[in-house]
Amino acid sequence: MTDQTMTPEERAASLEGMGCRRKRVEDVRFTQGKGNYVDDVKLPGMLFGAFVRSPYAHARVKSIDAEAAKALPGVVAVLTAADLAPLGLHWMPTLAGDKQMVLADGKVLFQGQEVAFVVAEDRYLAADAVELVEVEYEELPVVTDPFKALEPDAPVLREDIKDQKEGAHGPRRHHNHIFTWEQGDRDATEKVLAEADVTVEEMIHYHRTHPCPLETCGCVASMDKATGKLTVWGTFQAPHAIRTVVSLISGIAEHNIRIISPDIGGGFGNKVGAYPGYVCSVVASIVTGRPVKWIENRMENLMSTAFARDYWMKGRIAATKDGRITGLWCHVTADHGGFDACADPTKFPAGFFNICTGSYDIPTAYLCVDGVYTNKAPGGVAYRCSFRVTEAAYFIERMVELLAIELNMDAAELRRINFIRKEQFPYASALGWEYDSGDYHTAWDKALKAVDYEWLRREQARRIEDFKAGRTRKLLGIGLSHFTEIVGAGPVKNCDILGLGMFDSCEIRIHPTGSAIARLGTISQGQGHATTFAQILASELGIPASDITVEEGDTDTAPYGLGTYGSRSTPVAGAATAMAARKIRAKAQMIAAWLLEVHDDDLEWDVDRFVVKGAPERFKTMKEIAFAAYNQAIPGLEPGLEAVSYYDPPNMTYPFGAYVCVMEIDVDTGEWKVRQFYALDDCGTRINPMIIEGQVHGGLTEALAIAMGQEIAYDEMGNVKTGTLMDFFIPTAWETPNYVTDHTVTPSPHHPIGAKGVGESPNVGGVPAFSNAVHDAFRAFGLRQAHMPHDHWRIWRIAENLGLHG
Ligand code: PCD
Repeated sequence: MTDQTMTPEERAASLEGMGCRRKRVEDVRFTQGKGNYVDDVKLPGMLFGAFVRSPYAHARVKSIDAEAAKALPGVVAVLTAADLAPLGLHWMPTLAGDKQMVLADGKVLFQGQEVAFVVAEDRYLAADAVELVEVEYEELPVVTDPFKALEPDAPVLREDIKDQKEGAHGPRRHHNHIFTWEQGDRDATEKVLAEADVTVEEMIHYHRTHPCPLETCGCVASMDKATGKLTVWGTFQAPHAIRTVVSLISGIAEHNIRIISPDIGGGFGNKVGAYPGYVCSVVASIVTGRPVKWIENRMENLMSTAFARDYWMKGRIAATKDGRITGLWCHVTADHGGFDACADPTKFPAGFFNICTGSYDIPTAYLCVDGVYTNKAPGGVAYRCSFRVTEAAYFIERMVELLAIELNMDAAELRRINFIRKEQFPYASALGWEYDSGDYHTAWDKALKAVDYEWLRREQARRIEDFKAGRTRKLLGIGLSHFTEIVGAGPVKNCDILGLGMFDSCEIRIHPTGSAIARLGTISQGQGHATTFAQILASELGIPASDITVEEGDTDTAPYGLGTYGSRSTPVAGAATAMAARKIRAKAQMIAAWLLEVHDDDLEWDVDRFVVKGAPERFKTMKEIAFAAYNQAIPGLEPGLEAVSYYDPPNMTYPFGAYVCVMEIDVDTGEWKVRQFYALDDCGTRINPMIIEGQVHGGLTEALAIAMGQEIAYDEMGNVKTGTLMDFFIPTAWETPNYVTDHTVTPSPHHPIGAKGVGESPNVGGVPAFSNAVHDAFRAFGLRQAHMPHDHWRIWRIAENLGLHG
């Protein structure tokens, strides 16, 4: 069969465009060990840098003696704050408008903080030299509890700004207070709460955790003194933003800086920010004139690069006696650690936490977030989360469960009566967002039907009877969750990072033979962009996906973009890809018209070609048009076939989903087993269903980890108690259940192809589903709220506190 005899459907299928379960093109490389990660970059004469880190969470640095380290053969330099100070690089700006020490300047504020940077001929010598650096500390009182940090006589953590009354986000009222962020209508919400039939009040804690990508953070900095050009290979989720930041803080002209994100072994938000390791490597390369590599080990990654969550969320919810929610009130105490290095768009010091009204039509709401300094690592990254959405979803999904208990109602039914209805979209939420589209009732009903919810509840009731009669020691929990995400930052008018508007970009070049290369401002860390973005182009341009190369991550070649995190690649760069393709198609139409000697308007697009209307035998394929673009002198048209689009989305996209988790819990050991997990995701138009399923599996497994054990825990001295993978829970195949995935499709009305993001959704919706399952198992015995992570010991303690151990 030639392409002339194929039907349009057959031709469309051969393109492997949108909707196709196309196999990941990246995997050919990855599964053969041919990936090229930062630690694979090896340059002639390359040195290795390693940190001396603080063993104390709060201490004055009295002296640093590096003589013995410097004397070790093979050690080239030891950098301290004193060396960086003349360059103005001993502190650096953070994404949240604060500043952070690059190397300890007089004191340290968290365990694992960077104190000195040793540069040696190789990694082993560097490690030996780290041991030889003598640092004299004077211990200071430690605060790891954000509530204690705000007491009047709490120790002063940030001496550098202790008298500063204004912070980056408004007034500061205490020496350890960072900001207060208020949204919504306080008075109206208080009134609704005071007059409500029913109210519930509870403290919901989302514990501190940490993204755990397979590859830790690192970079190779190489300053070429002959050309004046600085090249940095690194684990960067936002390479262009890093280039601009490096230029602004180093004074090196931006065109002389080239940032390359090669293959990245997972990001999960951990690789969004700028870390002292990057700054020190660049400085060390400039000082030594040789390339310098810095790669974290696992403990360093867990202890010092950006943490996630750590929110204490006090909630109050009001409803009528038949279950109609009338108001929501929330106060968050946000523990930001020693420096405010949260990775959020500038105007949002608590990210998009104000999506905390969730999937419900709540007329009145008020939110207040207080940011606090403590002696913990800085960060506050969106670990598989669009800037604090995960915390928000957990908060509202717990509050709804608590309200169901108070009303003695079924939690699924309570959700159903409060969902925003399909006809209410676009929906303006009480806390300021405009949800683009949704159909929650359809998704919810589909989910409940798929798991046979009524039957599960009957089984649960029988189980409770059996338990009470002594016939079983296992309880059954049915964990429900309906979440609404907000992804695709975006719009430049309200979202920027360090003043850089959050648009994204795609540049396409069609080659004479009809194959193509597309370059984007985003960067894949495992999501499969090279596969999926080619699919968008295949559908838009009629070029087979296999004939399209997708390239990301090199700032010398890619158009400027803000990178990949917050599930923004599909909503923003995906839109730019479609828009750039449409520019190409518009030019292709003019070329086809000239070749066919008809007017542009006499042509119509048919999968991979322009056809003369009413004369289907007269057409030009995209392949023919591409060649003509390079070999015909067409009056009024430039040769070539290229386009670029910088896309500023008009709104964010609001994916949603309905999850059900069925969990068995052993009351005597606290052990749990996920018996069933059903996940329905609606991310609008689906580009690659197979990749979406993979994303959902991965995100759910991370959610399982967080809900059931993963935690960065500190003792009262500020020691990290979970700094290795022996203590930090990473689920294996043993704990990971079989997931059943499903979907509905509610396209985004403003996205050119109707797609919404999906990568984060399973984490956002998964954590409440797992946690609610634990809570639900004990609901009949009076449990209201038990904080995560629900490890065996904590579950055992719930049973103990409820008197279930007899
Ligand atoms: N998709 C499709 N369709 C739709 C959507 C989507 O198909 N509708 C697909 C795409 O294309 C891609 C994926 O899927 O491929 C994803 O997407 P999104 O959602 O847009 O996202 P992005 O932007 O791309 O990415 C990001 C995300 C995030 S955010 C995270 S965390 C994670 C996720 O992604 N990470 C990761 N996933 C993943 N995977 C992997 N493998 N690795 C990684 O690292 Mo953040 O904020 O950063 O925290």
